[in-house]
Amino acid sequence: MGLPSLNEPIAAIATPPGKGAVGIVRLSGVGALEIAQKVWRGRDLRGMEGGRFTLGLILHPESREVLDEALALVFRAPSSYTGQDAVEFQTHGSPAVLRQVLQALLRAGARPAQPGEFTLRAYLNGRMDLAQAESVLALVESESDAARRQALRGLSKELSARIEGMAQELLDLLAHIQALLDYPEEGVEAHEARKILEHVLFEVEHLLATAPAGRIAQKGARLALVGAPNAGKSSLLNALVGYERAIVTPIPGTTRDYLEAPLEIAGVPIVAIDTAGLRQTDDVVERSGVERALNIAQEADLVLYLADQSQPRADPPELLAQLPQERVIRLATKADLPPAWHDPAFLPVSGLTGTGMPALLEAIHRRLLGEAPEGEIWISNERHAQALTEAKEHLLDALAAPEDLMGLSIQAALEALNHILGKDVPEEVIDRVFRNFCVGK
Ligand SMILES: Nc1nc2c(ncn2[C@@H]2O[C@H](COP(=O)(O)OP(=O)(O)O)[C@@H](O)[C@H]2O)c(=O)[nH]1
Ligand SMILES: [Mg+2]
Repeated sequence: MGLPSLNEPIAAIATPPGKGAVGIVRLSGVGALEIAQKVWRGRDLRGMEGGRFTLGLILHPESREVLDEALALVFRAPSSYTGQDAVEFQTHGSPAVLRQVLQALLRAGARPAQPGEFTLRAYLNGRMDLAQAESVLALVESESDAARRQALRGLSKELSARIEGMAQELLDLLAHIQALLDYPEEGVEAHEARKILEHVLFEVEHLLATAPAGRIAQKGARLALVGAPNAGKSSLLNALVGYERAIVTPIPGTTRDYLEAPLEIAGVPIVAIDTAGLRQTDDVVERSGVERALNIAQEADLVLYLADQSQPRADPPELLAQLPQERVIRLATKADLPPAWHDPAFLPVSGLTGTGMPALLEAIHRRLLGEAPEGEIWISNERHAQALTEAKEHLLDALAAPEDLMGLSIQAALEALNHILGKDVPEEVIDRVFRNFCVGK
């Protein structure tokens, strides 16, 4: 479809639909200040320095009807978000006001901005690289603290700097290998080249290892609670969310369907799912509930398998065997009661008294985020994960190749890394990135 023109003045409402205390309409492009002045009564915006604001009235450009009282914030190229002359109007946050102000700017010569077009300009004008632009989107969409923190690190160029560092090492290496081939008598060591390759490969793998955690920080996780009827699933769910979300009864088989409750553990958004008890049964409703529970467990990021340790083991072992083992945390429930059995593979907890809850939260956190270190940047963008995977494959090829052929694979790895930053990426990649933005960002 082609990228839109970079200079045309564009305008959009930047605040979300609905009423708010303040609404923002943005305008950016060549001639932005002239267009803004056409709808403005107050200090002449064209004469203002960048980074200043003034209070005035917004008018219809032809009828001169007053549309609202507003603040105008003036930005001058290149010191603006887009790198262009730009004005932001802060109006009263009414949909009627915002619509009229936008219409006035369009009448005065701007065209409606496309989704993400302001950020696209920031990227095309070199104000940020593509990974930073993607972090802007991730930040706008962040719903948890972990997601917010990671997006902010991406925006502050932390990821880009890491990628640039690796790319630089590969560039130096290419020069080194060229020298090795051109002047073999200079004694440039081939094993030096392999050492550098191994180092970059280590860094790439290190970043890739954070991808599962990054994905979960961004999208959240589903946590299924399964076990025999009366194992204490509903009680544990209530203990996790901190209020009586699920009905607790001493009658087995009460929860015949399933219910979901949102919670946050260590900054990660989690949906906990209380399921019907797993037991073989002839009751049609209950049986379909059990099947449902197994399906939910199969699709969950993590499964809590509960067994009542105050009673002789009653849960059929074949049910536990049907669960995705690598994603199961086993829990011995009702730990406040005297034990009827003990199994070190089971973590003792009591939904009633809270015994074992800190250890459980810790275990959930560790299992969901794996070894991804807290202080480390995580790969939370699918495009980045794919590019790193490609880079990894090319690096492995390079390591396996004889010196005179290494260069090709190194070049390919370098290109994959550069794609993360948006260097030499095909237009449709850029298009795809910005299509996910909202209008006005
Ligand atoms: N003493 C004790 N009783 C519990 C605990 N958790 C659940 N119960 C009791 O066990 C019964 C079944 O609990 P419930 O949470 O409904 O189990 P579910 O069928 O697996 O959802 C209820 O009578 C609860 O009060 C616990 O940690 N300690
Ligand atoms: Mg229940």
